[in-house]
Amino acid sequence: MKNLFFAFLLITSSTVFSQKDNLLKNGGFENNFNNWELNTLDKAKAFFKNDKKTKFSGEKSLNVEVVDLGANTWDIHMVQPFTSRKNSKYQIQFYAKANRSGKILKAQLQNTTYTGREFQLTDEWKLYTWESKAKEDDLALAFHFLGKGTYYIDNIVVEKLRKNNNKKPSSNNTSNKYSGSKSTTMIGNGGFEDGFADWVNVTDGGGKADFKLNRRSPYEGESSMKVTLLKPGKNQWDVQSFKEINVKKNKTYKLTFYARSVGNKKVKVQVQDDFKKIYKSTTFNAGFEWEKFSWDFKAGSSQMQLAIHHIGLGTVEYDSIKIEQIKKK
Ligand SMILES: [Ca+2]
Ligand SMILES: [Ca+2]
Repeated sequence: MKNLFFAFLLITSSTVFSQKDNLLKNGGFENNFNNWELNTLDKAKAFFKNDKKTKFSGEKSLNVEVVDLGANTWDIHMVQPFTSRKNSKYQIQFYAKANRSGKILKAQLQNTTYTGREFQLTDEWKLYTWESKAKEDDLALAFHFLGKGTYYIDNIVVEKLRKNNNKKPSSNNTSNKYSGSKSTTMIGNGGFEDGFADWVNVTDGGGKADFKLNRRSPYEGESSMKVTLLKPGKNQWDVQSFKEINVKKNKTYKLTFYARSVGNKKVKVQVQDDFKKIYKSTTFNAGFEWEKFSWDFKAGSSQMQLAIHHIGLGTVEYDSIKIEQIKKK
């Protein structure tokens, strides 16, 4: 039996995926939960199982049944450390699905810093990909389960990206030219010159939206974000675009962005720290022509995100989003 098991392991690892560059171990859960730390904290309740019926490949997948959510997004998590170096780029890939479409799975790279991305799963196996630059050495990959229900995950792969093939050269040039450097704007790719890189577009709560890049008539550079809300969600935050921003607690910042819409649409912008439940939002009306909007805010934490809530039916465009610290005189 044991021999059979190992023979099988060899077959799956060599034929199904060329995982020799995978920095994770047992990303396909063929070796049960080995190498993974699975946890539920406080009042959260979840069951982790090796699923032999519902799997993407091999014989098993990870099945997480979330019964009760905790107070924090990380209360139900799984984590595995891998060898990483600061400033190197990594690609994270995995297959996942949920018992119902719309469940959010959050992937996070962490050690003393936290860089996360949320993925909205469907009820069918799909490949999800995320590229991220390591903010420090010795990261771990964590997954957080943000909704009640059943999640299935298989074939998690973390690979180091080679220096010369991680971005198209043209987008690198334009992002430097138009979006400014990260150190002064606190926000990367605020001009959408790298497409939706670092942005997460969410549709939830029955909402429907079309997220596009407008490469014909952006405000600046070669691209802007064009969002058409087809059906609002139950809540204002159900359809949104968000990203991590680099701010420090208690410092004051000026957020500026350009927007336009067909039909004077409402634009809602929010800075937030979901972990600490800090939400600060402002709404504007965007007219037919590109117009500059600006808003000062004080960061309530050092882990804030910027979220644009899409609340008005129709099309709104955004470009040149910047966040700059206001220096005291
Ligand atoms: Ca598997
Ligand atoms: Ca742009």
